[in-house]
Amino acid sequence: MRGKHAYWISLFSIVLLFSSSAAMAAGAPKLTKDEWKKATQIYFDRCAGCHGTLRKGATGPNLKPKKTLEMGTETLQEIINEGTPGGMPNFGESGMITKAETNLMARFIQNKPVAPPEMSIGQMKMTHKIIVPVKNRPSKPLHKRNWQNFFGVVERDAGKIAIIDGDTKEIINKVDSGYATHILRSSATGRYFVSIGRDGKVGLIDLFMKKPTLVATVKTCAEARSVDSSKFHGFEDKWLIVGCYWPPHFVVLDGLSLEPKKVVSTRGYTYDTFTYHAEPRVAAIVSSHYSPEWVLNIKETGYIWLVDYSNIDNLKISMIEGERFLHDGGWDATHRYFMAAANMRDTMVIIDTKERKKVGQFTVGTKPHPGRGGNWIDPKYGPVSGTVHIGEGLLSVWGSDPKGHPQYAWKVVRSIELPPGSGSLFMKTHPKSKHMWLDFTLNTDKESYQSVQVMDINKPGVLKSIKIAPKGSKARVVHMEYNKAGDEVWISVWEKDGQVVVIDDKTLKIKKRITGLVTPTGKFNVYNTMHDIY
Ligand code: DHE
Repeated sequence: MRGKHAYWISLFSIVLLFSSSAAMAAGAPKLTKDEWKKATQIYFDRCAGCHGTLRKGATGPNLKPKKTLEMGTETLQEIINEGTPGGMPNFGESGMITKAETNLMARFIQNKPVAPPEMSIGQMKMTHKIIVPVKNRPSKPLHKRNWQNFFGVVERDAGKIAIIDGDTKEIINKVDSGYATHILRSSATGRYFVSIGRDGKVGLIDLFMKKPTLVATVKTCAEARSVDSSKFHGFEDKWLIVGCYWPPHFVVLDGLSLEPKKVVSTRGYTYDTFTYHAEPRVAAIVSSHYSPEWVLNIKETGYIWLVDYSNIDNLKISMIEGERFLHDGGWDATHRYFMAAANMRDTMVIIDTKERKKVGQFTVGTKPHPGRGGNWIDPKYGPVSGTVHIGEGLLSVWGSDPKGHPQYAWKVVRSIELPPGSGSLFMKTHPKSKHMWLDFTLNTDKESYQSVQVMDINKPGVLKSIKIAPKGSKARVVHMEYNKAGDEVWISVWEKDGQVVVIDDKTLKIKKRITGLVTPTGKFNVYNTMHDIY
């Protein structure tokens, strides 16, 4: 099995290398084969997420040679080095890449983009590994811990998931999840964590084992960001879906063995201009509570797909017109409405998953980035939801209770100015808490990106800043998650020698620093993730 996996990886590299000679655009700076290989890897790691593998643009602008050749090496290098106010990080200045690499990337992107190879289900099966067969897995937990309050913490650069006991704050195990793991989701029963890496590798972690253990893995594509399980009654833990960036497709896997069952391309025409797009990537995915369906943001074409998994041999897909560049999103408090951010169109799109149609669309601030978003009760407007933004310091709040408060539903009711700058990535609420939390991860001001802001939901607009990074640290802080009881908030200090800081949600005081974590980013509480509580 290992040999087959290696064969597939090396085939992928050979195709990329071979493509280099075909990709030299007329008048573009020349790159050696070694430079091409290195630049291809850096582009995959740092650039493709925002600009697209084919460089057609999405969260970031298009980087086609027609434009980049005009800009020239010097200007491009300056942008890569210093970043932009629109949210592009200062890759050179921050030390993420070296000065020589900023020059290499400036030259690389003046050449033609190369389409990486496709991936068939046969190739996926070659990478499939069952580490603990389903029949050998325990029928009940082999430990006495409160596993529904476990947290899975992504140790991004270590390629591991730290499983932490939320009661004792003890790191129980670190599980190998693979290159640049992006997020975790819980299976419907909560028994399994599913990890998805940027490299399309899926990992299934069984929390019933004495120590949480990886029980199966499979690689479903070259690049991915999202995964979810089948949560509807009667289908609990039966299927998993992986949303890929490249090739642009989704894959249905067996929920217990990870055997690939179905692959469906997302290529097609944009919803508005009916222009063919070769790279419509799958961004956020949620699992409907009203029918056996997954809800998928198809980024570049602007559709929201409802994928019916009740009979995967006769897969039904409904395509709802949304807005282009759909990225992240999450549920309202009732789990009926999916609220999706079309970040480059400054727009939120609301899907009613009971009626299976779009019921709202409105503009917010520059580049909304809610993560899964937040839901709370506003003293004036009743149940509301909100988003923070990458592009400006703003919290947009809209009514999300069409039954009780129809006059405010799907309309922005508050635009709360945040401290100067931009670069918020995530926000978090919990039905039992009176607080709403947000980060400032990509802000340029150190004090801001090392702190989080917390708002008392009964005093809209009054925010308090809490410093999270320890003294002397250069880290940015990112992503909040509540514990099962909703009385603690966990926040990551994102650096090599990183930590997760646990805040008492009542006193707003730091309760514990969980150290020994390598570049912790997202963290996911089992109970809250399986029930979509936020
Ligand atoms: Fe993420 C969620 C894509 C960069 C941490 N990220 C998501 C989702 C998407 C996405 C589509 C929604 C998944 C879902 O709900 O099903 N992320 C991308 C990118 O394309 C982007 C902008 C660039 C890239 O190259 O990947 C990107 N993301 C980052 C980061 O740099 C972060 C901060 C750290 C990392 O992983 O490198 C990061 N993204 C996260 C986290 C979530 C996430 C923690 C889940 C939030 C949640 O609470 O559910």
